[in-house]
Amino acid sequence: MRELQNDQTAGFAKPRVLVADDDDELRAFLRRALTAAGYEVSSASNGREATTILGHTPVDAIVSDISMPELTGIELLRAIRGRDPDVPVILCTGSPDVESAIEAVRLGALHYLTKPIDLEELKRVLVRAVRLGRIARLKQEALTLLANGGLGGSDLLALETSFERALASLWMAFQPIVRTQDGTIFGYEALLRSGEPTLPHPGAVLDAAERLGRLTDLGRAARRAAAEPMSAAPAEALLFVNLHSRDLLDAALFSSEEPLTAIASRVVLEITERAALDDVDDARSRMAQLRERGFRIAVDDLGAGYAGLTSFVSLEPELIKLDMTLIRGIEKHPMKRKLVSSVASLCRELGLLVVAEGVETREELDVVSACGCDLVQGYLIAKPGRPFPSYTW
Ligand code: G
Ligand code: MN
Repeated sequence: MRELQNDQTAGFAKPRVLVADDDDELRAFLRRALTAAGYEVSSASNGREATTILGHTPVDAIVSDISMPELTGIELLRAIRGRDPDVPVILCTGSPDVESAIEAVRLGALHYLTKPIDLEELKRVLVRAVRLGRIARLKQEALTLLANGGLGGSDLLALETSFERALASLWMAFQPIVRTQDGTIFGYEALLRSGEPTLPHPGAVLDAAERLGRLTDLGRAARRAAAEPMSAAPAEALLFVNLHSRDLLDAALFSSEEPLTAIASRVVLEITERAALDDVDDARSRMAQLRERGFRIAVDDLGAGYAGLTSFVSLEPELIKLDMTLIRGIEKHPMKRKLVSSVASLCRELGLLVVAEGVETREELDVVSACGCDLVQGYLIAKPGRPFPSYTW
């Protein structure tokens, strides 16, 4: 415990540990032993209780049993990783098996202890866990500070105020997506707008949300505002909604109260290729869950240069949207034309629809039609506007 005391004299508060175990006796024992060793201890008798506690009390380390009712230790670990990639987790089990050990490693458990628990070993592991957890937290804080360009408290407060006003005045503009063949309406993409002058374009609102850690709030507000006008949309028209990779981590998106779920069969969720989904560990299974609810998936901004041109296939989308940089001046660029033709024929083979985005001129429209793009969107047809804008064809 000397090392722990050193940490405390270095100005850290008492380290906080969460113990999750359905064995009442063991839980009480660990609570007493770790309290005596200088920890602030919270305890939970199952994974669900543990997630509730974690929702309001940040901890430095977690000691969790693997087999618990309701939510197992592995499921708990997965839920924790969805929110916090760094908090150290020590898993304990009475019946070790290879499968759960592998899963524990994959989800970044710090240590895997077998029962009966050797208290001295647990204490040693905990000292290291708390250290690592604190280093990770400091690193995260430093990154946030850098991202904010050294914004001081009052600047952050001002940004927060601007962001709140942006949320309060948020609305969605709708831009038509039409069939290349006959110009009939296929759907509308909902695009973020706000009446807040200090955050004058959607990028600024998104940036503020990112800095303030409010992406989830922004995503929820945007989805609600996108769904709302659809009851008055032309029959058959689909709704295209942009998802941030962060939104995939939001439990609300998967809940029955999610406003888009009620109209899921009319909704296409756009996932940008840029996000590459690197930071969402089980992106694939989350996408599968959304598809089960009836949502269709589109890969957005394809060709903006972030991933290989065929990487999108692994997301198994129903549609792909070609980035406007590929479309701009396509009639003058044989390479762009070749690329768009190739992607369109690959998609046709795979049974995917292709949307050409950002079409601004008649020439671009003619070429993307000739290349085999099924759908078009862009200023030539209509600018984004209050629902539902008319368009020219
Ligand atoms: O990343 P995403 O494809 O969701 O972005 C769509 C953005 O492109 C919106 O902000 C929309 O206003 C803009 N946009 C739509 N059509 C056009 C267009 O024809 N030209 C340009 N320059 N921008 C467009
Ligand atoms: Mn989009």
